[in-house]
Amino acid sequence: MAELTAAQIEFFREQGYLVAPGVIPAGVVEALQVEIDAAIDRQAHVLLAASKITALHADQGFLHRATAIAAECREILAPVDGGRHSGPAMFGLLTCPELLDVVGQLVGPEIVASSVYRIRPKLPFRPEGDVPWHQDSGYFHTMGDAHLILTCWVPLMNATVSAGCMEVVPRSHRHGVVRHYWAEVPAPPLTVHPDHLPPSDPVPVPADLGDVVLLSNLTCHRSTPNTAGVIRWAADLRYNAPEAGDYYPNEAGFLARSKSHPDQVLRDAAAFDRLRREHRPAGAVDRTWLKQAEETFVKKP
Ligand SMILES: O=C(O)CCC(=O)C(=O)O
Repeated sequence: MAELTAAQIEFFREQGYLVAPGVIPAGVVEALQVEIDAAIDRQAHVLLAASKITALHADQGFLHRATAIAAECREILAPVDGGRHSGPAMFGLLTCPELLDVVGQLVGPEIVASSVYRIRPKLPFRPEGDVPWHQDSGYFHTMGDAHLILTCWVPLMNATVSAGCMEVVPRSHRHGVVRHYWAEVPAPPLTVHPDHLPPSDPVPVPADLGDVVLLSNLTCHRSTPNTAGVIRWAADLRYNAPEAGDYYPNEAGFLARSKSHPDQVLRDAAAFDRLRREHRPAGAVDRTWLKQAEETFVKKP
């Protein structure tokens, strides 16, 4: 069983982040890589038929194929980018027992797999993936603020500094939700203005295959440019206790582990896929800065 040590748990609570090595079994990540490869292959045929690309690059693998095709047409990433992908291997990662063991140590025995999970392909030398400084709670309904919503950032390749790994501000989770602004960037635009970041030097958090970067919903973090020459693939998953409520009703989450209601745990990949596809937004996020018109824009945070 994958378990955090008491020292690791203390580090997470003190610093607001932790790189937990070797949590995810290789087969779980490989299955998702294969599933992403298949989605890229299907999309490549669609784009070729529409004359949006001139070559399928079918001889290239996980890192190189999407990179090569995206040089002609970035729509190659559309089927997998963000929270749209809900295949069996995505469900396999979200419900990976070794990961849930670690999550349970921080979140407790009742574990909701958050509606907010994302696959993040970050193309080299493209700004769309360079997510500026933010707290995840900056995007969520205030009902979640008092709860731990644990981000598990899972590299789908060895995520080095040059590939554009994550960067965190240690101890920034102790300041509550700080004000976010809208930045004029092509990446998701909500940001903590750099002048208002809690005081502490940022730390890059490279992570290898199998590792998980754990963050609290209040930890200020960003994603740095990919200068490695090939795409950087990662998935970010979130988990919380049911008490955190439906803080992101735009998408569907599910009960991933439960001691008190084991009968309500979602165990079926096909049901997960249906849940994601059929979900309709069930309310609005009440965060004031999500009302874009009322907020200040900052250039280049
Ligand atoms: O993977 C990335 O590049 C950004 C991820 C991120 O900002 C997040 O998980 O909140």
